[in-house]
Amino acid sequence: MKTSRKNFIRTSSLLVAGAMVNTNVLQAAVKKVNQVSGNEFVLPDLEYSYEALEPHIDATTMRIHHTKHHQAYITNLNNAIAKETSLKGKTLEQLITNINSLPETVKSAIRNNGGGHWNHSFFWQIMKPGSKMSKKTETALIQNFGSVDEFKKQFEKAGLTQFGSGWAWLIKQNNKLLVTATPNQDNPLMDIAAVKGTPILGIDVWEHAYYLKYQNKRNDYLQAFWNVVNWEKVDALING
Ligand code: MN3
Repeated sequence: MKTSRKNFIRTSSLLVAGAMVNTNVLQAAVKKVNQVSGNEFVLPDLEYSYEALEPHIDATTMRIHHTKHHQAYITNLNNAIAKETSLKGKTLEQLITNINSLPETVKSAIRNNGGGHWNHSFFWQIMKPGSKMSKKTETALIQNFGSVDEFKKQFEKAGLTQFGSGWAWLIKQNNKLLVTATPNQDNPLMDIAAVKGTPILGIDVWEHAYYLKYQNKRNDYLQAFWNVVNWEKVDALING
């Protein structure tokens, strides 16, 4: 282990869609997302083993998804930032909430790979084995969707009908909860997102997230996901 290069966490304040996001809560949910070594973003560790989400998400998928796919987004993000000295030292949130203001030379690279880094960092932390939905979260879902089942139905539908690659989200927008989806590695924090808000829960519906175990059965993967949601984190984000 190198001792000469010390990791540290970049801090930032975060403005989204004109409304202040509770930065502390969101950053707690995606802690390590701004972890850097020197000037480069680094792959955050998982807080559980690759086997921990079995049988719902298999260890091989987790290992490849984390060490290959997520790492590739980080490598490509670092390469893009290295080309634009004006972007050095910016937090990931500063980069992805201001896509429209980025230099044209790196705009799509940062949209795709900065989004990929943020989304996967969030995804690992919004999953956990053996977590239970709190009464508070249940109440909030009933208030916003009529029932927990209706929320799940909308979330599954968003994941299932997202054409090609992308993400389905539960977000908080002006104190209301709603379900949305984004293509590719976009997310609701981005200035370019059609529907903006604070991510509360998200699922990766790229084929690489489920194909080894579920093949073309994206719906089976969406159903299985409910067994591995980190409801404590969801609760902290809803009530944050
Ligand atoms: Mn992925």
